[in-house]
Parts: sequence; C-alpha cells; structure tokens
Amino acid sequence: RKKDKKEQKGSTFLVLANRLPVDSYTDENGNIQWKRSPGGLVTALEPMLKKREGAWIGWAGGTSEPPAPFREDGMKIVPIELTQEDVEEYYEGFSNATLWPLYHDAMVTPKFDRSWWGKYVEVNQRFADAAAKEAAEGGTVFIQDYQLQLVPQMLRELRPDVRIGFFLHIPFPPKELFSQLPWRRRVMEGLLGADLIGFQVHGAARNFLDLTRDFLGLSPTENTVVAKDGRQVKVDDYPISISSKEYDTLARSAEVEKLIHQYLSELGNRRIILGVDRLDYTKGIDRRLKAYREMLADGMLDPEEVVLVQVAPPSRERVESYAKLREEVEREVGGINGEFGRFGLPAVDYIPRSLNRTELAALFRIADLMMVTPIRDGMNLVCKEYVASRIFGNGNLILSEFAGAAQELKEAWLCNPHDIDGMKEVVKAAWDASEEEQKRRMSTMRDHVFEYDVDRWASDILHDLGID
Ligand code: GDG
Repeated sequence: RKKDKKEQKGSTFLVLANRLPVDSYTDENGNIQWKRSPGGLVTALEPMLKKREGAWIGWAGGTSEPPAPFREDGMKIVPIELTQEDVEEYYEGFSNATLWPLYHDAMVTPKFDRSWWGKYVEVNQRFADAAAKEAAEGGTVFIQDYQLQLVPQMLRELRPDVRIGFFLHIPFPPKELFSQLPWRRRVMEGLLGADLIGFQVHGAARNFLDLTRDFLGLSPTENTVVAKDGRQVKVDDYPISISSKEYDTLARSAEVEKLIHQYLSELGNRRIILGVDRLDYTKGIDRRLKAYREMLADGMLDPEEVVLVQVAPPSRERVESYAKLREEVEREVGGINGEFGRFGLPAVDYIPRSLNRTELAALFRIADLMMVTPIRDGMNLVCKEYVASRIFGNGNLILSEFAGAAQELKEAWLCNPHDIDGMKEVVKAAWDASEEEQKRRMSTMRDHVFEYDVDRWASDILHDLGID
C-alpha cells in the first residue's frame, strides 16, 4: 500500500474512547467551538498525548455531522460519527441496556437484542478503521471501556504493527453472569486482540482469566494469557484514581470557602450527610434513602440535627430503567420530606442536576458523612474525591464493599447496601465517631489517595504497555 509522507507519519499515541475529551458549544457569533470537558482520564493521559504525537478518537455526542479532525490542547481530535440509529442501538441499547446491567450483577435484566449487537459490531469496526488510519507505524493505541470491547481484535487484524492496550472502567462479571451473553466468545476474542487488558480490581482480572480457560480452552497463568496465535496478553488490575492534589488545592481555595459559608447558612445548623452520584441504579441511592428514612423514623437520627444532601445529575435518560429510577427516587425524597421536613428545612436536599467542581468541593468539605453505597461499581471516584477534599483530615466515609475502591480504602466505614439494618448501624457508628477516630481513618486513606493518584495509574498501565 502506497502512503504519502503525511499519512505515513500518523499518531504515535492514540486514545480511543466512546466520548471525546471535548464538548462543543456555540459562541456569540454562532460558530461551533470546543472546550475540554473536565475529567481525570484526560488529565492523566495528557502528558503522554503531548509528549508523543497524540490523538483522541471518540464521539462528540449528538447526531449532527461531526467536524473534520482538528487540534485542541496539543492533541489531534478525531470525531466519530454516530447516527440516531447508532445512538439508539450501539450506545443506549447494547452498551447501556445490555452490557452495563450484565456487568453490574444483572441487577436490572439485560436485554439481548440481535440488532443491537449488529450495530455494536458495526460501530466498533468504525472505531477500529479510524484508529487503523490514524496510527503511526509501530504506534500505541489505548482503548477505553465496555463500549469498545471488539476494537482490539478488529484493529489487530488491520494493523498488526501497533501495540494495543485496553482498560475496562466497569466491573467484569463472573462466569455465571457473563455466560448469559449470546455473543460471549466474540467479546472475549475481541478483548484478546490487545497486548494488555487492564481491570479495576484483581477479582475482575481473575474472572476474565478463568473465562479464557473455560470458553476458549486457553491456559492462563496468574497475570498472563497466551492467546491463540502465540501472543502473550498481559491481564492485570490497575485501580484508577483521581488528580488528588488538584482536589486538595481546590478544596483550600477562596471560592470554596465562600460557598461553604453560603451553604452552611442555607442548610441550617445541622450536620450534613452527602451523596453524589450519577442517577444510576447501580449507585444504591434507593437503599441509602431507605436507611436514612428508617433512621429518622426510629429516632436513630434527629431530623432537627441532620440533612441529607443528595446530588444526582440525571444520566442516560432515554434508557427505560433510568427514567423509572428517577421517578422512584423522587417519590421517596418527596415522602421523606413530607414526613420529616419542616418549612424551609427539608430532610433531604435533593439536587437533580450537575454541579460544578467548586460546588462539589464545597459540599465535600462540609459533609460530616459521605455515603457512597453502590450495589456494584468498577471503582468509584467520588469516594476518593471526598478523601482528597478533607483538608483537615477528619470526616467519615461510608463505603459499600461492592465498590472497587473498597479494596483500597479499607479504613472507610464499610457497609453492605443490601443489609439495611447493617447500613443503619454503620451510619450511626460514623455519626458518633470521635474526632480522633475520624482522623485515624482519614489520614490512612489520604496517604493512599495521594500516593496512588491518577498519574500513578497512567504511568503504571502505560509502562506495562511498553511506553514511558
Ligand atoms: C465509571 C465507573 C469508575 C458526579 N456528579 C457530578 C460530577 N460527578 C463526577 C464525580 C466523579 C464522576 O462524576 C463519577 O465517577 P464515578 O467513578 O463515581 O462513577 P461513574 O460515572 O459510574 O464512572 C466507575 C469510573 O468510570 C472511572 O473509571 O470509577 O466505577 O462506573 O468524578 O465527581 N461532576 C460534576 N458535577 C456533578 O454534579 N462536575
């Protein structure tokens, strides 16, 4: 194949993710502009993207025709087009109504729809084609998450010269659940096209290794699986994290101080329990509300002394189970406030929208108790953000055993969100904890979160992928 000089150069470090790290907006002259969307992943990969000839391939959101590739913030941005049908079947359908629930304990019944699968294959091929076109000879391609599990193999077929890494941000289920997937072999083989497959926790990597043995007849060892054509695929856990120092700095800022004063006076002279979650059924918001309601009813908490602030920006609203969840949560919040709220002082302050990072940092700073109670979560970054924001070293993190983060933050107040009575006891113990006890737990967690930040994650996984 003949290539001209420019094409031959290409990008030496490519990131592929469902979404681009930029959002579009229309400026005062009616022109489309782009600004970086905030997020740890892009911050962590930025040094590598800048150091090398970096490019990011992803969907810009929306279904209008995307712009040609452009440069932003020192990297090349390559938008992938999705039609309305692609969005419905690849994104809302197969990604978010099949894979997402299946990988999260099937707590909502996964839908197995053959046309959604067809579209998933088609869109994954589109990403692989774009990467094949963009990657420089011998370059490295780092593929993100469950929406793109077939890309490693598709790309390897097109470009055997590139190094391919894959990272799964969500849990990887055990055989009993994964087996339900009619296309399970295709997904396994898709992933095995990579040179390195990273998971959040050891158990997820273990589940994957077991499946290569049971479904594909391979003989994996602890961290490695030898794929069919004699390639070594490294499989390991790389717990993702946050830009801890950034949170610490933000939490100390004058803007945050100002907001703290405002919030404290608005919330009345009460202690604050905080929840911050995308409105998703995996996050256990319903169990948290149930435990809180019962504690108010039992007298374990006094409605005069406490307020639950729940930030819950809606997400995936066009997927049925999400719309249903929103109704349920809002009904429960209404019920609690009807029963225990007073005029101007609700027992639950429910914020069904996205706050900015300064507002979040202010809430982290004033929350006596932070409740992170997912039923299943790959990692969970919110709990790490709370820890990084506790600049005085006190505070109480109540953390579900089923969040990946529980493997690291062992000094949290761990709980089982299925066990409402147990969760109530844990909340009560945290509520009563002395300042000394809080600091003992928090300082260990802060040490961990500062040492294992997202830069550390990026350097570990990229090192194992063979680039430093
Ligand atoms: C997936 C996995 C894994 C939340 N509300 C607001 C807001 N947020 C931010 C948080 C945090 C992020 O969104 C949520 O991250 P999580 O990790 O908690 O959860 P998922 O969205 O489900 O993420 C998860 C993660 O990928 C990374 O690998 O940890 O397990 O499910 O950063 O602060 N941000 C703003 N306003 C809000 O109202 N600005």
